[in-house]
Amino acid sequence: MGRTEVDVVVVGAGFAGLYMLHRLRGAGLSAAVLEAGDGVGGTWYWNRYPGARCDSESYYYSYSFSEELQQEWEWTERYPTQAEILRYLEHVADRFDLRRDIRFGTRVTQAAFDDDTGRWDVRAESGERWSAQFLVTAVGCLSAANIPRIPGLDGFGGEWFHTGRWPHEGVDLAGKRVGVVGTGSTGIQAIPVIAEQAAHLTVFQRTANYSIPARNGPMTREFAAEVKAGYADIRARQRASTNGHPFTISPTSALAVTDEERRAVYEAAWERGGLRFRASFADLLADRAANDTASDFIRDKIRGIVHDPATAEKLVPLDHPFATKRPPIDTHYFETYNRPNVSLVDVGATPIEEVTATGVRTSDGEHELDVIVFATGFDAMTGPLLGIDIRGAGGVALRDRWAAGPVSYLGLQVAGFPNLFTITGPGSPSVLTNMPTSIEQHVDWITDAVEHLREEGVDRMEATTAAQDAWVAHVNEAAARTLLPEAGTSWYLGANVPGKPRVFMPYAGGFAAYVRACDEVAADGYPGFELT
Ligand code: N01
Repeated sequence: MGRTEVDVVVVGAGFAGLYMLHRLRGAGLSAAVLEAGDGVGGTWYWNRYPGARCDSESYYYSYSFSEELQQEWEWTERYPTQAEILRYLEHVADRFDLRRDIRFGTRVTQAAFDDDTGRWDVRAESGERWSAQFLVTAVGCLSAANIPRIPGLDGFGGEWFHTGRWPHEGVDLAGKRVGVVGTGSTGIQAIPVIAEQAAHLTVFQRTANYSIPARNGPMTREFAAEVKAGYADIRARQRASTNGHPFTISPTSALAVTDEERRAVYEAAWERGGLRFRASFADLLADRAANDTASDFIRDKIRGIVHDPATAEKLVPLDHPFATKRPPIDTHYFETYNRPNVSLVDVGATPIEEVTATGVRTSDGEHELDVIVFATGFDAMTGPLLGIDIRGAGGVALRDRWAAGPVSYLGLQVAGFPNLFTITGPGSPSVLTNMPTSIEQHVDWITDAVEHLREEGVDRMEATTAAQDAWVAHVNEAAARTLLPEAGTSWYLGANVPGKPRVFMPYAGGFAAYVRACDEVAADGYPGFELT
């Protein structure tokens, strides 16, 4: 079969792939975007589980690159639903005429760098092939579903689903006995909604989690007008922030105030709701004693909300400090355990042993179910990349290069893989930030780099091993300066996937510091990269 020749192949048509295509076109390059799904949207195409919505607020979980776009689009709620974000991304695809360069239903299985031609040979499951000078992965950090290998699942007589592969037509849960496995951000969003639909809901919780009320509500006209008038400032604050959100972290230590003052700050943050809770004090992620004050505050809230003391104690997280795992936000999550049709099974204490024909059997007995929902997360960050057989110079496989954990320079390139750019790759702030903000920064940086190569008549850009080693050491130091590695079961560490190397994957030095590092590299003519 012949190969389609383009300047750039982009893998994925979510937030990252769409904007990458738009920028490449603007730079006068030809591009093919290859997308496994039958539509745009990435995360928001696949994650259609009940209650799916974004934990970032709508007005800033959005593109900033087009003033017209951000002025014309109307968000309806403080936190956008999956359906609304998908409509937004479909609108973006149409408004910027992107679809004509996107191949849907096209799953990339292999990409190999040809040492002779200096081009990437990209193959899809269908056998189709593309040849490109540059390969850009826009595959997302949380797109490879982690489905636990529980004995007996194949023989289950009911239906089972992973939240990240939810059927487009929906699932009718009315009158059914439903089990949800997992209490991460996804489970915590889905559980209250499923509890309202199902006859009975059994939650299988392995590790208790913190959660802050979202306090969702309609987007008022006044607030929308205020946001639209203030976008320049909002976007500047996002870029200057630690996490890509337009709020600042308090400069005050949690230990520098009286108990009463601290409580008042936490109460106000709890009432305001949302991810901003963790910005209440300067040192919540840096100092254990400071963090304890927040963790204890939330534990008390859980005990106050959940009526049954034994259930409340099971729901109180004790194994990790607050926000060392990605903190969920919720709408009536803890309240849901007061419903008569909801029960909680602590599978940390009584592990799941098998799925039977009629339900889930833990070491404590069987729970009969019609439907099992796996809200068990993803093989994060590396999973989507290693799901493709990527081979760099000399035929070296990325799977081998990353056998002991991912390494990269700036999270953008891997030594030995010339002209391959990874949007929000491991070693970049990505999942520790508001994703569209990180995505735009990466896409802009990659576009500038490619334009630079063209201007200079350079064909090939490759991170040096020395620069990569130094960056990996810096990523490790940045994590070690925080409490983040203390969450021993976190997907940031790869600990949720059996056999995965335990390496803290995202860059925890803060978004603004990371942007400075990237900008300096570009301004200085790309030190740490070999341009040949
Ligand atoms: O996945 P998770 P998620 N038996 O890995 C449990 C983003 N997100 O889909 O903690 C029993 O966090 C596991 O238990 P444990 C966000 O970044 C964003 O919820 O490993 N249980 C845990 O409770 C988030 O962090 C939005 O002990 C098992 C749960 O399953 C990321 O996606 C919305 C198990 C998995 O939690 C992932 O969240 C939703 C097993 N074998 C999600 N295996 C936005 O707002 C796993 N678990 C944008």
